[in-house]
Amino acid sequence: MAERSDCIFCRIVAGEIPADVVHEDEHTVAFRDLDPKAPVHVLVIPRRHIASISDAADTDAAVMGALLLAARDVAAVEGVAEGGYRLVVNTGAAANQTVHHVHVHVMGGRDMRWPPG
Ligand code: DGP
Repeated sequence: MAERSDCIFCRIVAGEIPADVVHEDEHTVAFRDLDPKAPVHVLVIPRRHIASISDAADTDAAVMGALLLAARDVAAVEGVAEGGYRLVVNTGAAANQTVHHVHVHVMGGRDMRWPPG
């Protein structure tokens, strides 16, 4: 799906809304969460609008893989790779997905409990 003017993350990709960008590549952009829940809390998103994991097509395999590899790189640059970090992809209403543009939360810098709330 093309960029959507009603999608806040598409507008960040387009540079229409400021964000603290920490990583960019061909497929992804990563920026600090506006409301961090951990000392390191970065969101990795695809440049192209995909509403959720459930909306990803088989042909999106490259971009979905790029999201995980970008998350790996963000964790390393942010200094949490060695100690450990958590990747979260909230998907749908029951998981409290509030922004309907796929995003991987990269969270670290504190102990993570299991199970999550
Ligand atoms: P989720 O519940 O998984 O859909 O999380 C959405 C996250 O997006 C939430 O942690 C707050 C963050 N967020 C929402 N709007 C903005 C924004 O405009 N800028 C930034 N940097 N983060 C945002």
